[in-house]
Amino acid sequence: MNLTRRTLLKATAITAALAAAGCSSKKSNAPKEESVVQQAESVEPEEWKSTICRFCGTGCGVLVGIKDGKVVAAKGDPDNRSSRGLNCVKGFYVAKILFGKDRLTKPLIREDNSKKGTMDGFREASWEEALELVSKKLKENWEKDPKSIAFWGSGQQTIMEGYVASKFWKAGLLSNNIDPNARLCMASAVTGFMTTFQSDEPMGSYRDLDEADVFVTWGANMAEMHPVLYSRLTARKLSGTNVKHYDLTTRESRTSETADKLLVFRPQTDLAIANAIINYLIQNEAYDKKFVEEHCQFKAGTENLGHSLKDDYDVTEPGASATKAWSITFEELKEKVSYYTLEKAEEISGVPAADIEALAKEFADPNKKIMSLWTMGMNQHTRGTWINNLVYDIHLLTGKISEPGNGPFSLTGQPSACGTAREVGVFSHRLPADMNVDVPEHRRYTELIWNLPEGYLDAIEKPGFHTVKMFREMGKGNIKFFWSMSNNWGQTMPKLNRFRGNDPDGKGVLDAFIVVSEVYPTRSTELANVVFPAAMWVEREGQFGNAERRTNVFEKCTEPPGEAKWDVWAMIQVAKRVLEGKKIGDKDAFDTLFGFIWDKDKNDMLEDEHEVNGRLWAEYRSFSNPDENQNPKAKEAGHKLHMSAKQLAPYDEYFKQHGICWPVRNINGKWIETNWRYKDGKQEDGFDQYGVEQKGKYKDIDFYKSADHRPSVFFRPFEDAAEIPDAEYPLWLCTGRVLEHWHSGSMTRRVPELHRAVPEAFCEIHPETAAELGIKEGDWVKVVSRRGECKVKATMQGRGKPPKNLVFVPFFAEETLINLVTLDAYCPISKQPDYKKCAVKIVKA
Ligand SMILES: Nc1nc2c(c(=O)[nH]1)N[C@H]1C(S)=C(S)[C@@H](COP(=O)(O)OP(=O)(O)OC[C@H]3O[C@@H](n4cnc5c(=O)[nH]c(N)nc54)[C@H](O)[C@@H]3O)O[C@H]1N2
Ligand SMILES: Nc1nc2c(c(=O)[nH]1)N[C@H]1C(S)=C(S)[C@@H](COP(=O)(O)OP(=O)(O)OC[C@H]3O[C@@H](n4cnc5c(=O)[nH]c(N)nc54)[C@H](O)[C@@H]3O)O[C@H]1N2
Ligand code: SF4
Ligand SMILES: [Mo]
Repeated sequence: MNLTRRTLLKATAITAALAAAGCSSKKSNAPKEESVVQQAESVEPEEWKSTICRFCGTGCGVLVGIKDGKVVAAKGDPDNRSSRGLNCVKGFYVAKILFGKDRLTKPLIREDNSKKGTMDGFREASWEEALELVSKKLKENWEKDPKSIAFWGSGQQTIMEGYVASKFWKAGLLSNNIDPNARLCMASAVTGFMTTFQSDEPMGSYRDLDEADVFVTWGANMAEMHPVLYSRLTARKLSGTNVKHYDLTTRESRTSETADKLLVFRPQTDLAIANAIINYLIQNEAYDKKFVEEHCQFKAGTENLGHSLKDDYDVTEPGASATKAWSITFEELKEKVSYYTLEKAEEISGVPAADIEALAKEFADPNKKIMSLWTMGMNQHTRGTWINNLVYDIHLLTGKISEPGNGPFSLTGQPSACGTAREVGVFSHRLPADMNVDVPEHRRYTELIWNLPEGYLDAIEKPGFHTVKMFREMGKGNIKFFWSMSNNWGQTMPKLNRFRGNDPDGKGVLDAFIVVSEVYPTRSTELANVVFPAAMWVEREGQFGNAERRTNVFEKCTEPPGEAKWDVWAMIQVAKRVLEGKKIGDKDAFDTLFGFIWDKDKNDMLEDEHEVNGRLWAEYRSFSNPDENQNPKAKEAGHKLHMSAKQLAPYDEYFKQHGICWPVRNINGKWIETNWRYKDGKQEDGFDQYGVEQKGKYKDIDFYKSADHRPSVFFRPFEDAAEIPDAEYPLWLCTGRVLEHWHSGSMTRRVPELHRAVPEAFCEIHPETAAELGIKEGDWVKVVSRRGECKVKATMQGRGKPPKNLVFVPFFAEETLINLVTLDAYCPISKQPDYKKCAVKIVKA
């Protein structure tokens, strides 16, 4: 069903309203109208190019207006099928991020190591000098101890940037110490998918938003974090009859304001609520028996895992046993969940049993289509994999999955969390195209595509450092060379004092040679030894993959300022120098890996960036399109691994279509996207028929990637948070975001309209709690935990309304550094840390 013009207009109005509501926040000195109107550009563009917003995982299309080679305007792209012309306030202003006055335009080399922690002590350098220095340091440390080098990537790198980083690190350096910031973001979603379905990424589509009768947000503030999708949700509520939205949250947010039913639960107890719903469905025989019989299997895993505050968690029980799982019967599942009665769940979570029952009844109704949505509430969770499993359980038990309006939908945070971090293998345990380093067949297949001798990748370090481990090792002085790209770890990592230099041992960043590829000075560049100035957003061509499996491309619209360069160029330059004289088998190492994008005559990367992207894409694409492989062995191996389940289109097709969702099938010469995976349906409606063709017999739905074609319904119990409030630290701290700012604020705070809307961080406190502590609106307070503290202004009139025992602080402000306070306990399966809960006290500053 397409949005009618009327609903579209409504949706647009709501988006604008959300943007306006956001921008007119208290104490803002921003003129209201400035924040809501489309950028009023005085210059008329000569040309419009199609691009994609570089902020959230929604992946909205943006048309960029250009005059005299300069970006002068931006507006929504109506041809992008994910956003259909809509943008939120960040999309409106996205072009302005290019123009901050302090853009980095020259490589910087640190001369004075004692000044680490400030932007003093740097001098400008030529690229040649900076590249030589970085390459020398990388090579030295790599040859001395391969475990001492690490790369930290990002879900904001383009797909090809991630691909190059992954290939360089894994095949070039045989190192697995490469991980993206997506570990902080989507890792629990990935392991949730992998444990339940054995395949990463959603089966559903944004089109579900137009069809569902019931929406459940399980820990997502969509109104501020995915505003364009939220406007589509509210449009559905306006246009449909009796469409309901249940908001499960630990703090009332903008999203709660428009919800029909609000379920505020004690942090971490979503586990108990989900179990109570499962129990209700089973006890009342209100699950879909036929679906369950035909398509599901049942599993349990280790139940008491303890928490990850200690460094040895990975190698000791129970952390190490976290991934164990075994089959159980339906009867055993029934018996295990029977503990979670509605009353028990009320006791644990604080949500009235009647409210949980009301939600359970929605799932029990076979005539209701239900879409579950979640983001960091469920992923940044020390039982993140478990809660992802439990929500899949509910959808599997009720058969509400993989069809229009019915489905569990894991929202992604960053513009290319799916596309880059997950799809090309920037994670320490992954290889390109959904493959894993520790699976021998996956290594063999990768060797075939990368022209490596058989067995070459067996030498790769396993396992590599996942993100938290990487920074814990940095804190111990064990990382000697560290390179980060498109992230700001000096501000965004939890428990920053582990490595920021103020730890008792004085190790951490001081012991490491640190390279930061950035566009602005940040809390990370101040810790660097070398800063590479990067070409940002449309200063180069790129690709992002959004939450509905859509691969979007953006054109290059303008030249980067000064000497800023494309990150791929910098990586290839370093690879060339580090691999100089090295062999893979009897062939030159660099030539084997990157010869196809290197111009031998000029001794530089090919000049034409579109050509470089295209050649990289063709190689990457051959992983998931085995038929396009020249090598018959690769073709055969690819089919055996069912690689075509992730088929991609030729590169230029993405420009023509303004984005395509994988798997992409060629039908009668047309490249057709898939909106709902696993389900048999008409291809022109966007259903997947791959699995059905594979099996040769008709099946309505076929989870062809799952073991025995059956996803697992898991038993996962409730286990409490890693740190809970006590007499000394009596409050929960929840951290997160606001509509106008992107993460560490390095880009959005340089856009005047966005900065003025929310100029500083704040600590949201319940009015009664504030009164008890003698705190008034705008007072400075200290937020103190066992790990550190920060100073921030209190507010009792914020957008969010926390319950009495919880405070909320956003992390966008570099002067506030709330991550000095947070803890780095993580889910032992996904290794994703929990930023959403720890214990603090508030004192007047
Ligand atoms: N404006 C803006 N938009 C963004 C971003 C941004 O920086 N700014 N970043 C993008 C990125 S990378 C991400 S990851 C997303 C984040 O998007 P969200 O996850 O929606 O936003 P957060 O503010 O991180 O988290 C808020 C949610 O966490 C829930 N929560 C807290 N504790 C718990 C718990 O114990 N259990 C459950 N189930 N929920 C809990 C709260 O209820 C709340 O709904 O936003 C994306 N969009
Ligand atoms: N307290 C708390 N902390 C959190 C979270 C939370 O909820 N609470 N959420 C976590 C989550 S979900 C996420 S995703 C992370 C995000 O954390 P980060 O990714 O570390 O933070 P960003 O601010 O997005 O950093 C991206 C940086 O890339 C730079 N940049 C922009 N374009 C380019 C480019 O083309 N090339 C290069 N080289 N650089 C570029 C930007 O200037 C910016 O500084 O934060 C995590 N940290
Ligand atoms: S920030 Fe997200 S919702 Fe807003 S325009 Fe960009 S992609 Fe769309
Ligand atoms: Mo994220």
